[in-house]
Amino acid sequence: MEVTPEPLFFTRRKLLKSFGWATGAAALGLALNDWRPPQTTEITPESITCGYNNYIEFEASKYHERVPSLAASFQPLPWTVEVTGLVEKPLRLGIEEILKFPMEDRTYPLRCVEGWSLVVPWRGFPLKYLLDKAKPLSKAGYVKFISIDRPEEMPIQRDRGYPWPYTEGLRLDEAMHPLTLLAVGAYGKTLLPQNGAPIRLVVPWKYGFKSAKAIVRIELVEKMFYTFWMEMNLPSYGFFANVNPDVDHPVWSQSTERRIGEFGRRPTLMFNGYADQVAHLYQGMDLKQMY
Ligand SMILES: Nc1nc2c(c(=O)[nH]1)N[C@H]1C(S)=C(S)[C@@H](COP(=O)(O)O)O[C@H]1N2
Ligand SMILES: [Mo]
Repeated sequence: MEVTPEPLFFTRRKLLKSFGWATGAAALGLALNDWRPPQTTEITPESITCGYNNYIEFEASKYHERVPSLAASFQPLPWTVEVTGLVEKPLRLGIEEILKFPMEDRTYPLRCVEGWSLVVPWRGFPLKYLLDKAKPLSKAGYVKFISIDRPEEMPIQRDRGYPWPYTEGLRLDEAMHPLTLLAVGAYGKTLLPQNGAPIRLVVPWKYGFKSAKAIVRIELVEKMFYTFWMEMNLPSYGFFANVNPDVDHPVWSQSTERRIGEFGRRPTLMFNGYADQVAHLYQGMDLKQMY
């Protein structure tokens, strides 16, 4: 496996000094351009990661290459993220405050349930850092991530037949796992709209749809709930959605994947390569029953 062993992800911490959002090359000088992603990993070229996306608010078919242009005029500023629900200290933070959090560089493989994958150098902070500030109450068992609802800028959201806004979720222990990241940047730049600007989740051992983009609210709740994809009633999108080469999608096998930019296919790894770090979270659960 060519992905950097986990400890290396934690080595470089820097503070984002200034704040602003870049959607064009001209503005990119502001925050992150001195940063280089880890050299030990075969990172997917930036042009691919930023040119081949899944983002149903903008594009409902599988025309992945169309997403960047459809998302280009999306406005990531101003932006507020709320942490609500079963917490001792509800939070309401402007993105400029969030950008002052201590940041880490993490290079993670992203495995889409459709059978393709990328390796992306993210910049962000562990979700745990934010949840600890909000102090989850002992009743809290699950975390809900709610993406923005802005039909003026997101063409598919004008079709109100979908269960908008995009909602995803994790069990609280999954959310508190050190690998679970809130990303604000990638490739040394602030996130582009197509990748979930200004802030998105990244859960590297789960299928890509768990990693919600453009998050405005994080709500702690007691019980498991229906996510956007579960509401869509698609049997291929479960709540756990851990990457598992032994559990097939109803229509295709999940045993291999196409790493975008490579020829041929490569084997899909259990928990997307993070079994050592996360298998304990599912002890006693039947992984074959978890899609
Ligand atoms: N809000 C929102 N988040 C989303 C999606 C989406 O449609 N809407 N798609 C998901 C899916 S299916 C994948 S594979 C990843 C893709 O992330 P990327 O485009 O940055 O590679 O985003 C996930 N996050
Ligand atoms: Mo996906």
